[in-house]
Amino acid sequence: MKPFSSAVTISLVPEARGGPFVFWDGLADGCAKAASFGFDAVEVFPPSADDLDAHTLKHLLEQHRLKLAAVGTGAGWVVHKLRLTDPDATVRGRARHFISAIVDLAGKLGAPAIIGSMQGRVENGVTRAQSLAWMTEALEQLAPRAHIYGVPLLLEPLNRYETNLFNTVDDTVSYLGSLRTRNVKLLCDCFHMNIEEVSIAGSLRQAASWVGHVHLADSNRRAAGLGHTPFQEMGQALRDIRYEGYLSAEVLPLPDADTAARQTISAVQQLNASRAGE
Ligand code: LER
Ligand code: MN
Repeated sequence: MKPFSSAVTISLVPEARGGPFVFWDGLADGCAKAASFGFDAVEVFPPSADDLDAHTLKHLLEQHRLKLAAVGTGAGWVVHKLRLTDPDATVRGRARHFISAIVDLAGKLGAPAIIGSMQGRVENGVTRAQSLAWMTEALEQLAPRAHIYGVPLLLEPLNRYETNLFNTVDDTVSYLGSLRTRNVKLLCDCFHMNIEEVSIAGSLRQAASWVGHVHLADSNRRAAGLGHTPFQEMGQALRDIRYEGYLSAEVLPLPDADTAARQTISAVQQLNASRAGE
């Protein structure tokens, strides 16, 4: 099996300051830093598809020999207050359109789009069944669109303080199995899993081939190794399920961005070293 690939997050969204992203000073800076620390790829969090210049990004990726691991859609919620399960049909339509444009942009660069906070919440008297029906309508449209580019769409269960729609890996996998499309994969974020799962390794084993992307973050949302998550167990589970995607650092830039980046690279190297020693 090939070694795990590493990725690091770049946020281009000032409104998300304080959020779990490593680099904040633009694409050029983020790509240069990612390459200098030895990452294989970057994961980008743009304000919208229109605000991300695909040519510039492509050029930077080539210049620094980086891949694009994924593109987040969360600014649709953070900046524009759009959600796929909003009770207002106009807002749901705009949310789908917002994500669809990111699916196109990311897809052309060979990367999947992530649906995390854009899933919304079950609230305001809307039933869970109705919220799930709206999610299904959106995913059955967006996932085939991603398929055109040969990439999946990623759905991320979030912890209970961020949503009450998809919290656990198991519930999300059951839901994905109910869809017509097979092109939605799971984004497993170790930070959310630390809160919601009985066992991170156990849940990864259960989800197996549904796992399409991993956000590598410790229990306190710092870089892997700066909290108390048992990453060796997690690494063994990912090896056992033959996971071939990225370990992407979606972490707080603490104590500073460079230290978080260096710590992540060292954690991925440790996981790869134990793999080599099998
Ligand atoms: C997005 O990947 C995520 O994990 C969310 O917690 C961001 O709010
Ligand atoms: Mn995440």
